[in-house]
Amino acid sequence: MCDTCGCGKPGEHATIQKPNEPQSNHQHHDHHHDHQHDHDHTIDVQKDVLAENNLLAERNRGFFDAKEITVLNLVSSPGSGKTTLLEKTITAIKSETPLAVIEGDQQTMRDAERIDKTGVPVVQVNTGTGCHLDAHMIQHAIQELDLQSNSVLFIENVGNLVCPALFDLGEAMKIVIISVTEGDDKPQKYPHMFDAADMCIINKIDLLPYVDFSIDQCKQFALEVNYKLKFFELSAKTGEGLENWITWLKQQQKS
Ligand SMILES: Nc1nc2c(ncn2[C@@H]2O[C@H](COP(=O)(O)OP(=O)(O)OP(=O)(O)O)[C@@H](O)[C@H]2O)c(=O)[nH]1
Ligand SMILES: [Mg+2]
Repeated sequence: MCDTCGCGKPGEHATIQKPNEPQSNHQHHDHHHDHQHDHDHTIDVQKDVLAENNLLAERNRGFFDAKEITVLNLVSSPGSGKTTLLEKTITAIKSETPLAVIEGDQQTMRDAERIDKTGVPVVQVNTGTGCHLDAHMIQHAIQELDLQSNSVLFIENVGNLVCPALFDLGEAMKIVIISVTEGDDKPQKYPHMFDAADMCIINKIDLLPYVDFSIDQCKQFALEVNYKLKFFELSAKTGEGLENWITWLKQQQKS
């Protein structure tokens, strides 16, 4: 966890807003304003932040379990295709599965507006200087969504392969997305994210002919970090490989 990008003060400036709402009235302040940030205290502050986060994450998890909501936390570097995958996925399953989405970005409503066009409930969390979503933000965001029992809630985390790995949101699993334009060595370079994930989606396979990316090599690196990791290879753009992902997804829904 870094102490220069906002991690030490998770959520201090986060706003939570639905598309087409004129102005956010949901300023979300956390309780870390007075924490020390000099180097001597960095480790303790980080422990405090994560301990408090874990507590709130367990509360979220209790809520999700009680309503039998399957929560999937999509994590990746910026631009790997999270929102595109969500758009395609929602379109494919929304007629048979109740869905909702929490979008996380530092700024803008762009992703929430894209999801809103699919017709499923969505809220945008803007983290300001923060580089990840935390459990407190999710606790507030779910109050803005009328979540149905037995639904699937997608959380699209802030694009960042580092910090979101540390923050439990109360999700059932983290799904890491890597696109083939990023290089097949990312699991080695950012091992914590691949370790924290339960599933890995290799996206943009339509671009494989144009980039130096070995799917086998990427999988091998990822399995060295996390031998339990399962993979989907797909193109959110062309739809290739999407069927396997959708089939798996339907199996995750609690009944
Ligand atoms: N060729 C190709 N392009 C893709 C694919 N999936 C997404 N893209 C493109 O990649 C770019 C980023 O896609 P997004 O879905 O916005 O990525 P994201 O992960 O949501 O981005 P952030 O929310 O900013 O982190 C867009 O131009 C997409 O059209 C794919 O499978 N193949
Ligand atoms: Mg996005």
